Amino acid sequence: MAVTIKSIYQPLTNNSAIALAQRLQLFEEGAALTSREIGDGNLNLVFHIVDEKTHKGVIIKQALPYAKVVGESWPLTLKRATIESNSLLINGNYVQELVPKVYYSDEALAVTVMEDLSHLQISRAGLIEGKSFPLLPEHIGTYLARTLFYTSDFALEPKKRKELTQKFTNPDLCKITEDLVFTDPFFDINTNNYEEELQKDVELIWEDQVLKLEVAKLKYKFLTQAEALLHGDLHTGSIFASATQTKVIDPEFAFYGPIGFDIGQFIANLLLNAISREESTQQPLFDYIDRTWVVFRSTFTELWENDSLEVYTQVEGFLEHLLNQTFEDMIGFAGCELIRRTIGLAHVADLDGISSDHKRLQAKRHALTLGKQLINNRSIIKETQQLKQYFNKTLAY
Ligand code: SR1
Ligand code: MG
Repeated sequence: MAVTIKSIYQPLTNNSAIALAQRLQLFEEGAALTSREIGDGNLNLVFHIVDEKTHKGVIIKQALPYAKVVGESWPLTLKRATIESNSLLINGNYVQELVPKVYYSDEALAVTVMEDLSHLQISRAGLIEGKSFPLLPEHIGTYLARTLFYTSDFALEPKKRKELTQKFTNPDLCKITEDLVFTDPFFDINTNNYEEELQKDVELIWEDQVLKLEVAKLKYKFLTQAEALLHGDLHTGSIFASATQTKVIDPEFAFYGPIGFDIGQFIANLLLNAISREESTQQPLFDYIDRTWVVFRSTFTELWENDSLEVYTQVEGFLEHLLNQTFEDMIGFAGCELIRRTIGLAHVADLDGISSDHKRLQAKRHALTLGKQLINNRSIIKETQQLKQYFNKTLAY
């Protein structure tokens, strides 16, 4: 039976989240349901509703009209919930096994009801514990190649691609990235957040005109290059994983942008985890980065050869040109992510969780120097294997 729900926006509570699950008939009638708010991100409420008898669960995610990480003084559009559910639905066509199933979405309530993934772990948390996720690079390389290829002009009729670009115009969330990733960390702006011991290191960044010119070019690409439908916030906290399964969540920042951005954010977050580790346990992270790029490149190439609508994809050299440009952008975007996660507003537990002050500051200086090197040298870095050399060269003592 189809369920119609008339809604006006108000933040859910555990009780109203249960009532919504009941009205949607997601559980058997009379089932004893419990709800827990488990949102640990910067922006949204997340309710985990469970049937006590069968242990079957669902997730109800609701956007708040402000950024939770800052408070009500930072208003934020509720439209991001619709962007998120639309992105999950579209990507479900290309990588069904790598995204959560959407059961219901409600624009007015800013709610997405989706598959319970509590049998998996957020990959950032697992990597911090030293767990390995052997299929993560395979899965993320595939996710990136398929979602980016199938939403690009290489696979869509031009009219359809433009309709999608319109549908995923996401100015408020893009502005967060424009500010927090590309602008604020490079200027003396009050959203920045860093230990006072890093003041000199931070000032060196603010004064570095060569670096700022390169970041300006990367920001301009982010602002203008509508190549494919991006996830827009693909850090390791946006990925649930286990030894065998991977699910990419949270695409509320989705928009049409440069293909290298998602890949760059993902590899930067692997580098941040490597920075937080002792040398003896770092290698798996470099292997993940190499493998992600190899899988992305080979899958994208296969789709280009077999599934392309654009006549110029048959021209010798075009694919190589695109992959080289994407690689260069990926390295540059990764550099920006390393810097912003160290001194910008939104940090990562990989670095902030290092309990020794000395080691934490050392790790943060390492992230800043590596970030600068990647941005400045992105056109001469040609292989992911070179990242390890840059990583070792930029160790802070
Ligand atoms: C105010 S939002 C801060 C950060 O959280 C999100 O996950 C994005 O990474 C954003 O930059
Ligand atoms: Mg998020």
